[in-house]
Amino acid sequence: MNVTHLASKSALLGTVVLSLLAAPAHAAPAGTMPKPDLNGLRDVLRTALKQGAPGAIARIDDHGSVAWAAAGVADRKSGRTISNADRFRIGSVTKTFSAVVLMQLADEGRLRLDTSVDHYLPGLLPDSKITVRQLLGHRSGLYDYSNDMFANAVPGFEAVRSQVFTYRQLVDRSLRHKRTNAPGAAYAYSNTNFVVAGMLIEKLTGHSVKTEYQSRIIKPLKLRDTFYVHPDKKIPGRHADGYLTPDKAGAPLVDATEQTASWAQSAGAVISSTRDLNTFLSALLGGRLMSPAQLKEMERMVPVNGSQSYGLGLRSRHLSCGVSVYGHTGAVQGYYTYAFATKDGRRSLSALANVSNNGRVLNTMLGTLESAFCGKKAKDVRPTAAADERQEAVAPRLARN
Ligand code: REY
Repeated sequence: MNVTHLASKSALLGTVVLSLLAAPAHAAPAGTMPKPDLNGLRDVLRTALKQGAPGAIARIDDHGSVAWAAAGVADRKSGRTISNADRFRIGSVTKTFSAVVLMQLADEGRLRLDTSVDHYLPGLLPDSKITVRQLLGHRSGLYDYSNDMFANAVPGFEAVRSQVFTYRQLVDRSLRHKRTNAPGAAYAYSNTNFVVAGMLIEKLTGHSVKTEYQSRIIKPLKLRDTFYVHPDKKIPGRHADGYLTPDKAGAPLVDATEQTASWAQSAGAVISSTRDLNTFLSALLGGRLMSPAQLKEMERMVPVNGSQSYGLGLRSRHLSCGVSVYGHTGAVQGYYTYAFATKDGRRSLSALANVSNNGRVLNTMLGTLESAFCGKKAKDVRPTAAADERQEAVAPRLARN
């Protein structure tokens, strides 16, 4: 056993850091919600490690107080301990960023949700009935091109990790397939919807999505860890490396940190941190990113399954204690993210495991929501709550393994 391996092993097994900063005196009380269960949160992260995650982190912002937990390593080579200061790829939480930009454009009178996409992007889609609202709610019926792209996890990833796609190429990949449903007829999660959302942003503003994320979200909220570097492959600054689990049981993890994420772009290529994601969701749900009327549209939820529903680029989960939380999940190679907040935005939780293609870890990390929003009692019911949600956490069909 070499030194590197020893170092990473000791960090993996030995380091579970849990810190809690006292609430500042002016912070409002957390109301009637159960207090977060920080021991439970730490247990969830430890379980994720046992199930194959090199590292896992979670941060709770609650009425001005901050708590966080971290377990394991950011980098298996050096064995460096992971922390909430590490940046990571947030996958589909990007969809919420894209939706915010479009909702702001709606506020500015430059976009109408119930207008056909064809009106703004003539000829792009084969069906002129698909509306902007259907895109953002995953009800367009456009096939998710990433389903066949990643049918085999590692070869699929290696084939695209250095590629740079145009939006149109991604849409074309989708249109090679039959649509999943007639416009508006059903919910079917699809990255294609948010690639078209990126095209809309660029068409309506004349700027790249990078510029729009920057000027409308990153700068006003002072998000210091949030970047859109596409097509650059590196994560700027201190970050967690991400590890992709091969489909073949027992095969070694693949370091997936560096990739263009061009297959995802406006559907999944943003980089951020737990602090910034909590700031973002608090601002969004607290009504600081768009008008109340537009936020209401974004939060108008359509049921997906027993405990989940989807609004416009925004998920909602109904937790075991009766609390509903709003946010998004993310899965890009090497990274599983959960980012959710209460309806008023005053308590938020963001969590990351730096592994992907591992359904057990994905399911386990759902427990961070129960610990953060439901407190101690949640433990008894956690397995039931998680079980029926697992397949929908990321693009359906892809999370299965
Ligand atoms: C991409 C494949 C999943 C992940 C996806 N992610 O659509 C979007 C999201 C951006 O919802 C990959 N899975 C993995 C496979 C399955 O390769 N064969 O787990 O790394 O965040």
